[in-house]
Amino acid sequence: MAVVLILVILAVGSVVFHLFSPWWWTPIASNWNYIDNTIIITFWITGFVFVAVVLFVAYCVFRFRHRPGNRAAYEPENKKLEVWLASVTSIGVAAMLTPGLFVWHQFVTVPPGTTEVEVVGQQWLWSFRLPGANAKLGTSEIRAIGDGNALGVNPNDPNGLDDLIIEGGELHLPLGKPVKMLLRSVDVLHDFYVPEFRAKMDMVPGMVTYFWFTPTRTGTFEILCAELCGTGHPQMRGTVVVDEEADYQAWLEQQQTFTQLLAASEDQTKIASSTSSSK
Ligand SMILES: [Cu+2]
Repeated sequence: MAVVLILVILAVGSVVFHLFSPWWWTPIASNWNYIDNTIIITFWITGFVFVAVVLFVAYCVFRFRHRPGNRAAYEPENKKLEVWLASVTSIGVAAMLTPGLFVWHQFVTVPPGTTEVEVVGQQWLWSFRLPGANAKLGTSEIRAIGDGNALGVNPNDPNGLDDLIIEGGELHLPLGKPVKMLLRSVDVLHDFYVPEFRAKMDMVPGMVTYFWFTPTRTGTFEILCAELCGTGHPQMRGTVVVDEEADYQAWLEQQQTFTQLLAASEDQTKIASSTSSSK
């Protein structure tokens, strides 16, 4: 009888805990409420199955408890039951997977007029590149990584010279404008994740992965790395600030272009070599 009671408390308690849980999603800040809907569908289906199975076990423990003289019936196969269980399971699994396929399609189908923003992950910081005056990002190349060019922007591509480079700093995005996030890594696997945007994607060395989203409210949001990437992984944090257009433009004007960064690092090498030769 105690076992029956524990099972019933487990089923009811899980539902009550879910309804009154203090841990819930951060308030959403992007257009991806589809992602929340798919999770809610999964909660309903798995929750229903969990409660049904636990209560069924409780019922069986009670109904078929030991009584002197009772013998179990031997019934290794039951066609009807097998067909029934297999169909219900298939419908349940399909209902959980199908919405995900639609969401995924939208997640990687970038609408026209979307601005590109590059995110570069490295052990253990986040850097960003925004298109400059020509509204086009230049190409990048791992071999180009060096002094003054931590992101490996291709110096021979004229499109890249006016790109704005934010090394290990804060990324700002304008409110209500769709952005395509191009994700790169220069060393190991990382994963760009901002919980409020309901969007994340792995960053794979040698590949450019992407997704798009539209920020739907202003605020400061934390970037987490969602792929174990070494000892500094928990400290790999960054910041995205979603601004009103005027604030965004003001921030944009303060950023350095790739050309400026290259010139600054050349100056530094000159200073370094002149001081070392004067010794
Ligand atoms: Cu990482």
